[in-house]
This record gives sequence, structure tokens and C-alpha cells, in this order.
Amino acid sequence: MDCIFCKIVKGEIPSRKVYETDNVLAFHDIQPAAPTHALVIPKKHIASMNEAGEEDAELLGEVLLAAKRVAEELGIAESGYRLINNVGSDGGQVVYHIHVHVLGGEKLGGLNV
Ligand code: DGP
Repeated sequence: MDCIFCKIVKGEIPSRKVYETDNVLAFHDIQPAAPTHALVIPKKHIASMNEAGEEDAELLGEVLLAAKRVAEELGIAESGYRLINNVGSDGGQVVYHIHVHVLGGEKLGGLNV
């Protein structure tokens, strides 16, 4: 499968890893949109939330808890951070392997929902 993030999981494309478990990997985003910007992915290929099923509930919970852990590891947990999951074209998704952005290190602007 021609998926960039699957290649990162397999070590075929290098990444700056932040956190890893059997099921989840976190690494720094190559195009940071904030002083701290990491991505958390399940190692299993799921294209987007649109393709996630009930069988992925536990795994997606692991991804969210890993995002919290990443925020702690990168020192932004106390000051606060934002978790973003882009879905599809209008959502701004570019890489079709589900991922949560962990953004922080400054007061974040943009959409405040
Ligand atoms: P999204 O727009 O939500 O699909 O975000 C995809 C993010 O992935 C984007 O912020 C840039 C990042 N990215 C794309 N290719 C690579 C890569 O090869 N390595 C790393 N570390 N990040 C990548």
C-alpha cells in the first residue's frame, strides 16, 4: 500500500519519534503549524474517521490517550494544547492514514469552536 504513514511505521521513511507502543506511533510533523506539532497515528492503516469502525473503538481510544502522553512528553500539557483530526477534503485532510495533530507551544489562533 502506498501510504506515507505506513512507511513511517515500517521505518521505510525516517521520522522524529516522540512516543511508541505496540499499536500507536507519534512523531514530529514535517511541516509544523505551531512551535510544538506532533502527529499520533494507529499503526493499523485506517484511511480516515470515515473508514473507522466499531472494531477500532479501543485503538482510537489509545490514540487519544497517546496524544495526551505526547503533550506531557513535549512539555505543553500544563499550558494547554489542541488535538485536531482532519477528515476528508473539506476537513483539510492530506494524508489518508488517520492521525491526530497535537499542537501547542503558543496561544493558538484559528477556529475556536
Ligand atoms: P492532514 O492535513 O491532517 O492530512 O495532515 C498531514 C500532516 O502530515 C501535515 O501536517 C504534514 C505531515 N506530513 C506529511 N508527510 C509527512 C512525512 O513524511 N513526515 C512527517 N513527519 N510528517 C508528514
